[in-house]
Amino acid sequence: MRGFYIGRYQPFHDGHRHMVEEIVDEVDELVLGIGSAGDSHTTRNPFTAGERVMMVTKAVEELDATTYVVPIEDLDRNSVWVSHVRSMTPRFDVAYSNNPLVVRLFEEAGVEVRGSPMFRREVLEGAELRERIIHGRDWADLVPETVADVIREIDGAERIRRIAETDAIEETGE
Ligand code: NMN
Repeated sequence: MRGFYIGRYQPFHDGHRHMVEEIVDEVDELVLGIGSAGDSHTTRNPFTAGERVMMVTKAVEELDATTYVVPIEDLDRNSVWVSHVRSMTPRFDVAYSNNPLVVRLFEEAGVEVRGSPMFRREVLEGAELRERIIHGRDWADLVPETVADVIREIDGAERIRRIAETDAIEETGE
């Protein structure tokens, strides 16, 4: 049995990791979709698909399941998104998501969907992590060690801070 789990993973954090651990108890193989693969260098999506491939690959490599990491670009047409996903991924039997739109699109396409209660949702949100990085607060203990290493390797914290400065300038019109 093969599962599919898509997220933006901006960045991949301990909540994602926990969800993946639960999923691999149920499946033999797992396809991890890197969503919004074409987006990078924005406050909401600071990391490129390639950088996220590194984060996710390293964060799941010691798990007891075969994993495939596949970048998937957004499509301006939700009604055919599931076909788009299928066209890019190994065949899968069940999709895992807590995202209401993703759940709905898979259900309408006749794909079994399973969710999981969000793990420490209040802290483990990408938005919260990005805020912590911008304001110089602790963030590294909320992501797998390997992910923190990737963020350091690509000087990711500095990138997020710089992008946030650009956003602030655009908002005030300076
Ligand atoms: O659950 P999150 O982390 O939000 O990830 C879902 C991913 O799936 C996002 O990258 C989102 O953009 C993507 N998605 C894309 C479409 C589309 O391109 N029409 C539809 C549903 C979800």
